[in-house]
Order: sequence, then structure tokens, then C-alpha cells
Amino acid sequence: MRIDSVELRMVELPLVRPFRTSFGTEHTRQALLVHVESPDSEGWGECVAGAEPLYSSEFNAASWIAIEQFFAPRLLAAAEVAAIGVAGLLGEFKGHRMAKAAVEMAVLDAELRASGQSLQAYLGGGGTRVAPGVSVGITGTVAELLDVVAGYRSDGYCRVKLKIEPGFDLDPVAAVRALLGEGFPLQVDANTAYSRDDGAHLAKLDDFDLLLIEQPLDEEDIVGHAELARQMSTRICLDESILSAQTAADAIALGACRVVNIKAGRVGGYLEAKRVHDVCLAAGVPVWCGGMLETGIGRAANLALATLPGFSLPGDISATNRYFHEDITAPFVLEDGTIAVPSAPGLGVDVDRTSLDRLTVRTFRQARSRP
Ligand code: SMG
Ligand code: MG
Repeated sequence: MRIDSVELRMVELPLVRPFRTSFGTEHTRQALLVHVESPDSEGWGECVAGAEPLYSSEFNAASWIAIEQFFAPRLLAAAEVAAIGVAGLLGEFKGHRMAKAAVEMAVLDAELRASGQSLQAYLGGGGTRVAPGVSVGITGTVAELLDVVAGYRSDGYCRVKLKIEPGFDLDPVAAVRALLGEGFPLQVDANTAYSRDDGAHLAKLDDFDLLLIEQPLDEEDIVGHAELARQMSTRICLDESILSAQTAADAIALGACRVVNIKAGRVGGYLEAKRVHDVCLAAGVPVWCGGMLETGIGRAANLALATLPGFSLPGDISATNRYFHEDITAPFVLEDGTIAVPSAPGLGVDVDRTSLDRLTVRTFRQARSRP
């Protein structure tokens, strides 16, 4: 496929309620969208980086530069581009996985639209609906947390994930466990907020029958996670640390995790995400689909990914109304605790140009130069 143009759009979607994690509070989801056009197709991609380098080192303004100055010129200079070749085409550039993932996703969407295949079918997923979990931010008080969790439970979410940090862990988790009752799937995410000295404290979470604890330690501290795994019975799940199928295989081999959170953006794209899935499935390690407050573009792709056979735990792919009043695609709706997986070609969603224009704060377009 020949790519004739690459367009970037920075959009800002106000959140329904602020989302607080151990690294900060987000009031608005800023997303960098990539749109590519070929002679007979078009495709969309979404970069899952944030406005600031708080979740990881990547952030949208840097992703924008990486795509504008390095990645888009490569795409536009190539005679033919296939999604499977994007990682290779951009391979000499180090890092910037989220930016690369967005570019690959746009090319993949265009390619699949042209061939009439859905992303779900392309990835090898099956089933028409996904039962998602919901990720609940840190609140000012435990009473407020209980209110929020009770609301999500009555919406029909089948699993709750609580964000924790030092000073907001044992008490809120105990209170939510009491509210939800024994057996309701509950897990926690620390976003790297603890240190190697916190093993004895974190082991107290074992009392609450959690599905897992996600990323308690620094993203580079694989050995620390392996040591922590020996101090607590709750399974450790890695998020920030997993950057590729190789890092997943290594972390599993070292005993640093028994569950893996897969985010396509963090590992450089949906093709690598599938490889992470395959490595984990072969190793008997359950996976689930992480979320980055995606717009409808990324949400559509995550729903497709989450239907692969290794995704045996509920993902952070909640309904649109948990995040935004207005999205750039038709909303994804929770019905009887499940969300429909798009089945149309490509990502299976159409971008609403009116909403897109209203939410856009910055644009850039680069076209192939005439031969
Ligand atoms: O998309 O529902 C969502 C958010 C899920 O908690 C979530 N994501 O570390 O897993 C994680 C966080 C990172 C994103 S915070 C902006
Ligand atoms: Mg996480």
C-alpha cells in the first residue's frame, strides 16, 4: 500500500471525573491521533501517551515530533508500506513505542479496510462481546471511593481495580472488599509507587483475596518484583515493565510476574501485543488488556485484542460514558455487563468529523511529494 499523506491531530477530551493515580491527576484525556491515506483507503491510529511523561517517559508533544520529523517522512518515502513492515521501517529509531504503535495502527486500519477484514479476525480473536472491568482512581476519602465503586458495580462491571499508593492502600482495599463481598473480582494497581523495602507492608494485601497486584515497583526493577513475589501470595502483574514479547518472556522466566497486562501502545503496537499474548499463553501466564483512557479509536482496537484466547481476565476497557461526555466515535455501551466488539473492517469504527474538529487543538499534515 502506498501512503500518500499522514495527518496528526491532538485532541483533548474532558473526563467525566478526574482520574487520580499514584503519579498524578488527569482532568482531560489528551490524545495524539494519526490519520493515513492511501490511494484507496484510509486509517486511524491513536497514541496512548499522556500530556506529561508521568506514566512512562513518553508524552504526546514528544510523540508528535517523533512522528512529524522521523516516522512520517519514512512512510511517505517508501514505495509500499504494509503494517507488518512498519516496525522494521522505523526500527533504526530508538524507543518511542507509543508513537510507533499509533503509526502502525493507522497503517493496519487502512490495510484491513482495503481488504475487508476486521482487526479481530486479523489478530485471531473470537466472540462478539467482552466483559470488562473498571479502573477506579484514588479518591479523597474512603467513603467517596465506596460511592464510586458502588456506582460502577450497579452499572454492571464484573471486576474492579483500585489505584493504590502509600497511605491509600490497606484501608480502602479492606473497605471495598467489605462492600463488594467475598469472591467479587478485585485487584489493585500501584503504578510503581512502592520500593523494595515495602514487601512486608504489601504482603498485608494478601488478606483481601485480590486477583493480582499490578506494578508495585519501579518499571526497571524486575529483580525487585521477583523478590516481592516470594514475600506475598497475591499474584504480581507487570504493566509498565513489559515493553516487548522479549521483556515479557524474561520477566516470566525470572519469576517477576504471574500475570501480564498487555497494552499495545506500551509494546510498540498491536502486532507486538499479539506476540506478548502468544509468549504468555505458551507459558501458561494469564493476560488482560490494559487501558490508557483511549478514545473510541483505541478502545475499538483493545476490544478486538481482548478476544484472543489468552485474555482470561477482564480488561480495563470500560464503556465510553465512564470516561467522556463526548467521544470522536459512536460510544461503546455496557449492556448486561458486556461491550460489543466491532466487526466491521479495520478497527470497525468511524470517526465523527464534527466531534473530531470540535475536540482538536492542533493539526499537522504531510503529503507524499509528487514524483
Ligand atoms: O483506560 O480505563 C482505563 C484506565 C486504566 O488504570 C488504567 N490505566 O496503569 O493501568 C494503568 C493505568 C494507566 C493510565 S493512567 C492515565
Ligand atoms: Mg497499570
